[in-house]
Amino acid sequence: MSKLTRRKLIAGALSASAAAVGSVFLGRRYGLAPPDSGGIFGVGKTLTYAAHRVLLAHQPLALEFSRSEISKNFPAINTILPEDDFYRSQMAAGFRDWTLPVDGLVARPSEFSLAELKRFPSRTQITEHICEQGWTAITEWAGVPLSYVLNAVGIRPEAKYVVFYAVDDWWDSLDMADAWHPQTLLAYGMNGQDLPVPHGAPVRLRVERQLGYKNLKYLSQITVTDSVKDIGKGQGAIGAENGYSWYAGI
Ligand SMILES: Nc1nc2c(c(=O)[nH]1)N[C@H]1C(S)=C(S)[C@@H](COP(=O)(O)O)O[C@H]1N2
Ligand SMILES: [Mo]
Repeated sequence: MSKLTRRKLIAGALSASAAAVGSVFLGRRYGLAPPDSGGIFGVGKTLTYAAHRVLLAHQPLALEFSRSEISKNFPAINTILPEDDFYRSQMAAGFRDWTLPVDGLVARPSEFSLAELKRFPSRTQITEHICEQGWTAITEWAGVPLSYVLNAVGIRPEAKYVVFYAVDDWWDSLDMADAWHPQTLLAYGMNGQDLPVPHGAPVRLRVERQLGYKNLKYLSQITVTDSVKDIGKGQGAIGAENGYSWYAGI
């Protein structure tokens, strides 16, 4: 390799990394940086997230399938029955006493029973779940679009994230684009039946434009916020604290 080429290469690499660092800066400035944009992988994460948010600004739908394409087997992954005593008593009672609090930056903090969630207009969608561990399954989900619940509680203009908590101490968050997306559901039905316990009963999140691990099961609380900095380690999700990307867009 001639000196000139090597010099050009080095200059190129330097300006590429300057551009990358600049992109994180710009991303943060324009609200296009994910909560886990720090560290060496932050540049790639910011580029991916910012590109998706610009390219998907018109909220395209994830592909939906026909009934005949529904998978015979849908693995129930990472499912230890939640140990929580309170959850177990709710389960024993058929989730009659279960409620989902929705609070934070909302005009009307509320608690919804399962029956109340089922009284909202529902949406049914047959979609493909893609797990980062390398399997997929096509399933029919039924639930209330999260947007209806957000409208019912009244989202304040400062809202930037919707944070979800689960009985097994998992937690995660979505930006408002995915929270308002028409296929983002609080799902209580799977293949025409009540959502089974191994799949996250009574209500789980379906977020069809992200990978499997974002689809939080066993929901226990929803909080609307303008920042996730003070939740856990400030990465926006328990997955992000363990090395998975907060934004898992597909
Ligand atoms: N609360 C909670 N939600 C969770 C998980 C979990 O362990 N706990 N696992 C995630 C992962 S990695 C996947 S692939 C899907 C699996 O959903 P399933 O059990 O219905 O197949 O749930 C996601 N949501
Ligand atoms: Mo997964």
